[in-house]
Amino acid sequence: MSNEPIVKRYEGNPILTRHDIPYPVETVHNAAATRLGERYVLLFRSHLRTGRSVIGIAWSDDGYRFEVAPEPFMVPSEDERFAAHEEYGVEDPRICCIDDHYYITYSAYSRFGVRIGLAKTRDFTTLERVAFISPPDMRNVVIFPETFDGRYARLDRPHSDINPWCIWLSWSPDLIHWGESVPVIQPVTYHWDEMKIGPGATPIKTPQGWLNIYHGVFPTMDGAVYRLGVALHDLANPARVLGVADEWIVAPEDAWELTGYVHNVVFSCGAVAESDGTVKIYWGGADSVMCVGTAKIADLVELCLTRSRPALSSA
Ligand code: BMA
Repeated sequence: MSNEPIVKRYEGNPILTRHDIPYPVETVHNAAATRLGERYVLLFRSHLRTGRSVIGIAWSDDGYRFEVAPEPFMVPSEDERFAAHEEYGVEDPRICCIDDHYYITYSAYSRFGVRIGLAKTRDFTTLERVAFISPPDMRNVVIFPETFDGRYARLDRPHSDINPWCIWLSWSPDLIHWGESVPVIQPVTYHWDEMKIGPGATPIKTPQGWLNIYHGVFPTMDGAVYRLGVALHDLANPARVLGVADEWIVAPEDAWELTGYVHNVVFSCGAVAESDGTVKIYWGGADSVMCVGTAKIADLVELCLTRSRPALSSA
């Protein structure tokens, strides 16, 4: 095996910093990513100077050099159906394209806790909120971009003190009502993801299975360290996990990942698969800047299948 990193960092990182944002923000991180026609779209989170978050939008022709729109794309709703549950901010979006709609799942913060909102757009110009699709406390929801026997599936991350911070999978007939939830991946004790794990990028379809790029957290004397890992889910039944790579694929390494608004964090909410078999993985560095790296999808799949740890603990 080579000692080269499996994810190659773009030499122009960070690709977005707060100085690229044409309105006052402290951070630009945790961006959802997709393609609209030939263009790449990032929906990124920014902390305002109140400490609360909004979501901005940036466009690119090559996936590396982005231009940021003059106004945020999504701010806490003033619509009375949504406002009370978004008053503390909107965070960490994910984008899933199904048919001709882009569905955006996002964390909505309020005095009631954090829950997941669903919004949709066709063009990233207008945005329609659909519904809240979880109660508190839920974060990190990614919807699979295909249906399974007519049903939608999502990876989500509820919390229980007995079975902490695992990745679950839930089903829905209509994207709004979700259930039949099952745990699919648990953290492993004294391992890089032992403290918690959560879905990251929208799963990518490969011939061998759905590739799930997720985050895992390890507690240290110097605080938590956020890294990225990969798992592979069965194509026909994504609740079946085919493998979870034992090793992480990206860890905080560059100066802007080691120090920032929150130190030692790489956190992904989006990746874009390319027709040449590579994937652009976007991640926030230290909750402060946006970075991108590329990997061969086949290498990530192989890591899941040949160097796997158990998805669920046996205890
Ligand atoms: C998580 C979320 C992420 C953030 C990470 C590291 O709990 O708040 O948005 O990137 O912590 O601070």
